[in-house]
Amino acid sequence: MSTTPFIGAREYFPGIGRIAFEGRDSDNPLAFKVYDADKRIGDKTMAEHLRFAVCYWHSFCGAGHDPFGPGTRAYPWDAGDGKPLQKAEAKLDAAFEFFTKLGVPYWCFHDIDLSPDDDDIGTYESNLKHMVALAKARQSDTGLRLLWGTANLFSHPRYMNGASTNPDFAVVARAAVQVKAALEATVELGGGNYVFWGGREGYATLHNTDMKRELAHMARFLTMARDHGRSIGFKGNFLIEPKPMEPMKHQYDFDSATVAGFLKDHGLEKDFKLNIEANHATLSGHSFEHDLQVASDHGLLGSIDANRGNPQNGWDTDQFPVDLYDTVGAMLVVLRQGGLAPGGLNFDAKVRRESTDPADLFMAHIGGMDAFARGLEVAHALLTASPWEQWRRDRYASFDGGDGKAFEEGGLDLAALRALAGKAGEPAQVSGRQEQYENLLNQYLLR
Ligand code: XLS
Ligand code: NI
Ligand code: NI
Repeated sequence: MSTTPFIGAREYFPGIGRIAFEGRDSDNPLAFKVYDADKRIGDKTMAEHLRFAVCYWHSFCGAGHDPFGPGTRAYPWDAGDGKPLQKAEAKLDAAFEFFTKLGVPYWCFHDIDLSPDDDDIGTYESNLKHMVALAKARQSDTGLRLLWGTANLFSHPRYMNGASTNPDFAVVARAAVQVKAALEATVELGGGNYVFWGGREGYATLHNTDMKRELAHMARFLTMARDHGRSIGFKGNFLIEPKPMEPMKHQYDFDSATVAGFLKDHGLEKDFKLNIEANHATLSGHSFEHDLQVASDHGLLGSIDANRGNPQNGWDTDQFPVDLYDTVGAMLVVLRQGGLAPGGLNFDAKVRRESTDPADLFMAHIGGMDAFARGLEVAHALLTASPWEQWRRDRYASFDGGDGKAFEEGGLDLAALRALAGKAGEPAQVSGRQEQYENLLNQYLLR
């Protein structure tokens, strides 16, 4: 990757250079303490395991607005009275300067983060084509790659009742404009994945909603997107990003289990996988680790939106991940399934509204990258150098041979089980030893 400090016409993050690894003894807020891209962990480098991506929307579009007030950050790329396309070009320069200085290998975007939206379809399409050509040049200048692209089918008022699940066919068709264009943009930029987060695919009240019909429409629409993607040479994964609520009261892609069932119902499980976001998992009443594990067990864990919620708040706060228990838990799932590629860890996270310096954006990502790098180190050590896996295997040892094995293989019926229980008498108690695992995890975290 190039070490050019900035690549556009001007520097947007002056005074900040390429972020270096300085190790745990450094107090420099603008340095990595754990993430050392080329350090080998097992058979891969940290960079290859973690596949970090920066998201365009929170980092270069969202200026800190909330329902009670406007943005608090004045972005230089948005300043002045330039035309929307000029501002989009400036934003692209700022974004690639940031990616390069931070040293991440990947980025992600929605169509209308990257390029100006327009109600006129031709203008929308030509804006996106223009920006994609520029982004492609930036990618080749810097070595950055696209983790995934997506279409924003939730901000424009036309999507207030949903996109592919909208009760009005005209809106469903209009949504296809964006998905087709965003998919083509993703292919043009060599993206490894294409994401569907079902923004307003859900309902506000069942009183006016034919849920069954809406879900059938969603499946039809996703099938058409799959077919179009494959026809234009897209070889990567389509990803569904589950979320249980917000903005809708109920969202159809509720959690991993719901989406796995939906994909299998509609024959989409070969082309689609899941993009699991930490804060969405916790909103659905699960832990981050739980939804990752469910996805992985279905063979459907494709990628991760790395962030965290706030235990006191019931909404998507999209904070940067800093909790080491979360990152160890996530990396245990990822390592056990042999990695995330072609997916990665995308920071779908935003700095707080009160964090108004450009340096805050760097520190936020540095913290998230260090937290996942440490999660990787600890999870790898637990899996390869500690008794953790053996303990877990031993817990199921009664199924490794004899009658237990015959049960697993379907060689027994219910009457046979009854007879075996009659011979064996009351089973001895076996401790679950949760505390033993918790202590081991802490011991490795502290090493
Ligand atoms: C919103 C989602 C969104 C998706 C991309 O809650 O996380 O940012 O990742 O549309
Ligand atoms: Ni989210
Ligand atoms: Ni997300």
